Amino acid sequence: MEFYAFIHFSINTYTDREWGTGDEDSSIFNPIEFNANQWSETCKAAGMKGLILTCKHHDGFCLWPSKYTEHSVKNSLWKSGNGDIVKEVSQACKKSGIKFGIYLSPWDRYEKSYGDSELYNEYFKNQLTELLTNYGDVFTVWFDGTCGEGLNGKRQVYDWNEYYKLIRRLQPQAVISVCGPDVRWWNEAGHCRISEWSVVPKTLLNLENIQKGSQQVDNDDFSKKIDTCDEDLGSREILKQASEVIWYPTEVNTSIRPGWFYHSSEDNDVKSVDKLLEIYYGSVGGNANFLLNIPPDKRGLIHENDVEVLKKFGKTIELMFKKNLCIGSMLHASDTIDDNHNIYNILKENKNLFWAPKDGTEKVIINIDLKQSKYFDRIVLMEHIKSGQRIEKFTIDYKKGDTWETLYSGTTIGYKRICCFEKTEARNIKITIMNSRRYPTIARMGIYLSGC
Ligand code: FUL
Repeated sequence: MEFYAFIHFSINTYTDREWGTGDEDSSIFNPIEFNANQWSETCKAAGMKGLILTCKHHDGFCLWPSKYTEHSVKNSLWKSGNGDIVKEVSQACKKSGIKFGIYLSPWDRYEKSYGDSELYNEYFKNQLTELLTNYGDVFTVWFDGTCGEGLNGKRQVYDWNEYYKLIRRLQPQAVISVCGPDVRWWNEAGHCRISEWSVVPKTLLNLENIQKGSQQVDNDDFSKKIDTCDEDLGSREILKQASEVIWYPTEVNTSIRPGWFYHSSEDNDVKSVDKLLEIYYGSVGGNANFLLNIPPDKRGLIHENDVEVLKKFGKTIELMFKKNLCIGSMLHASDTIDDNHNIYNILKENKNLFWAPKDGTEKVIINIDLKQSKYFDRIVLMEHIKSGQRIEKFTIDYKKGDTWETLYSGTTIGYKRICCFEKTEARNIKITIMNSRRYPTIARMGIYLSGC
């Protein structure tokens, strides 16, 4: 999915808070200019492939008229209680051709049964069922690990396995993120690892630890926190100590503004196109997904300042990867297993076609002859991840006169690596894969000049 939106919109939008208490009056929710198409079209223009809506945040207020609670849009002023934000957003996504996903906070500060584990688990499953059956296809269910009640608060034992079973049954294509087995979470600061492995020790899928590592207090420290001891999750050294490994790719999430919800005081704190590009290269270009939060304002619209940045960002990315300069070039690989996996596969759109050397060949050199000198500053490489993630170390060189000069040295590639460097002019390029697990694969290569 590469790049998709988080939309934090709820009662907090009207109280100027990040975490609601559950005591808010439902009636204050009133987005008089609400326009779901403006949301989905803005996401689309930014180059996003989906949108995840906070259908219920920690305060328990529901953006759809749930049968199971009174704390929802049905008791708000908006459309005299006859509206359904989830419905309008899911339909707008469909219209814009992007996917729709849901965030449903397990922690609920309004619902009386919260803490009475069995009763609340039923309540939660009922709400999940409503969301997973009434709004079309859902691409992800995003479960937050946050619980800030502290020692004196209510302790709820979540029945994760039952939630997962329900999701698998009702929306088998949906991935379960964060407090779930499919998409791994790390930090909220937009920080990306240099070497991101999708294959990690199974012990990382420990829900208790995920919850402990999630936000516990309502302040803005957490969104800036990065735990540097988590930098290496998948090197050979780490995997040697693991008794079991799993495919657990990661997501980098952050907000376009300091907060997750809209605050007018942050109108001038919208991240710049350059800052977003930096996170994009590190995440989408570093074997991770990029989940960027955009908080609609009290009107129910994405604010003009955010729209402007998102549109510019989308245009920049579109232009950057418009023309693949290596189409039509001559390629040579120092080793190839068979003709079905020949090196020209890396120029083809079909991601199921890939190049691979003979089993056991860890080190390989790929030569690219562009047939004429060209300017470029980005090289994109993609592994055939259905065969797993294998490449551990590589370099890119270009020929300057009679000598090879190194342009870029990298570690992992995985789903995608975007290699960025100064604008360079060359006809001959050489990719040297130095270490890989068993043998490397490459499904796709692109050479680009940004801004063209
Ligand atoms: C955190 C929550 O507590 C924040 O309010 C926000 O929803 C963020 C995405 O996750 O854990």
